[in-house]
Amino acid sequence: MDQGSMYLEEETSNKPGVLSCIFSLKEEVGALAKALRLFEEKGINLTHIESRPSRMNKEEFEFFISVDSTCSQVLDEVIDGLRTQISGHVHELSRNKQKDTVPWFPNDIQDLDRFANQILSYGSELDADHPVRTDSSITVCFGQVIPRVEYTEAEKATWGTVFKELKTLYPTHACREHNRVFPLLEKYCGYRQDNIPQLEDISRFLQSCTGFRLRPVAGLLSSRDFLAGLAFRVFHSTQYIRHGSRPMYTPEPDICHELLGHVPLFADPSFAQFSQEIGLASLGAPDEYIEKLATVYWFTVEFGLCKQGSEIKAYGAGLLSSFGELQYCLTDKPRIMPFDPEKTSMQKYPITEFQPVYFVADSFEDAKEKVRKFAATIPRPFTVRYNAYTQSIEVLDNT
Ligand code: HBI
Ligand code: NLE
Ligand code: FE
Repeated sequence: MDQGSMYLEEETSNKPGVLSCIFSLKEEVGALAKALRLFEEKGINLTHIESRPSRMNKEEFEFFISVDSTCSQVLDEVIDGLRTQISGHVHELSRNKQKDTVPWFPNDIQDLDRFANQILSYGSELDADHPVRTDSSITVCFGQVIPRVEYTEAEKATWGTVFKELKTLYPTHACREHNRVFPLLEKYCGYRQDNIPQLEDISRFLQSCTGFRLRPVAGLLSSRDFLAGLAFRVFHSTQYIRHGSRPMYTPEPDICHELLGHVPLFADPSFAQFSQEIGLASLGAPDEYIEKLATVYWFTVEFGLCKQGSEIKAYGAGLLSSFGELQYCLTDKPRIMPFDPEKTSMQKYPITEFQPVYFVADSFEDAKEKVRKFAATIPRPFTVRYNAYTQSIEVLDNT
């Protein structure tokens, strides 16, 4: 099975949106199963497969397969796998790799189901001294009720510590929108020191405020997938909790981060719109721009500061969920710069320690206008608009 080769081509005679590929394997027991496992591991659904003896090499079999083109990105990884794990000699005859090909993006809110289980292994990028949790929870599809989680006593204790410490800081450190919503979450969603609230209850509450909804995910999504969710006012939320040994800071999102950091602001109309705006800007954007938008997201939704009267307050969820960093961010230790997407999107940042640099927005409205202007500089041959009635993206062709 070490002498396979493969050819990949965008099927022109076939329906648009179908990728087809031919790979050949040396005749050997289990060779095809091994190759197919690579597709399975990436969650690629084969829509067609047929085999024939190779015309070029009598000892080989050729397999012709089709997948739909929504798998284009992960298909690259499978091709790498087929090459490195199965064959040393690979021919790629032709492949639609034109620079101006628009990456796939979800058009309808139900399309989000396609990537809900494509979780990145984030742990590898983190310091070994940060305990990392993963979750094997089953995928919840669009429209389904989010299953309730029974947390252990130890988990509840961790939540209790985080909740109590943060609550003492919010009045002085959090932006006014966060402080306005927090009591509502206590009233309607079970936010208490001795109770970890449930995603389903919060999702319903948010839908009544701004139409935002939560979707559980077992870990980190790619930036592209995660940002695409925001375009539909869908926030992908983890459900597990940080390790009890480090309550004041974790580099990874966990239920404390999602519920205490993100949720309150998604109930604010202006902030909800700002978040959706970043999501819409990401749809079909080239990879370099996804990276820039992820950075803009990092310095606003995650670690943003904003002016309020004569003071500066925190609105970033990574700050509002870490009682270590929430205190630190308003001291004179970090550097503070005005929010400007052009510059902000280029800023490097660490992901496992307190931020050395923060950006201050004048207001959510101002930040939204700036992101909108920035989005207009993203090279895309179309503009997008969200239709809330049909929960789908309207694509307006510019060409
Ligand atoms: N995935 N589940 C999940 N939660 C996040 O907060 C998250 C993510 N993927 C990427 C991400 N955040 C951001 O850091 C940006 O890359 C968009
Ligand atoms: N550092 C944050 C916390 O401890 O809650 C989480 C940040 C996730 C990006
Ligand atoms: Fe976050």
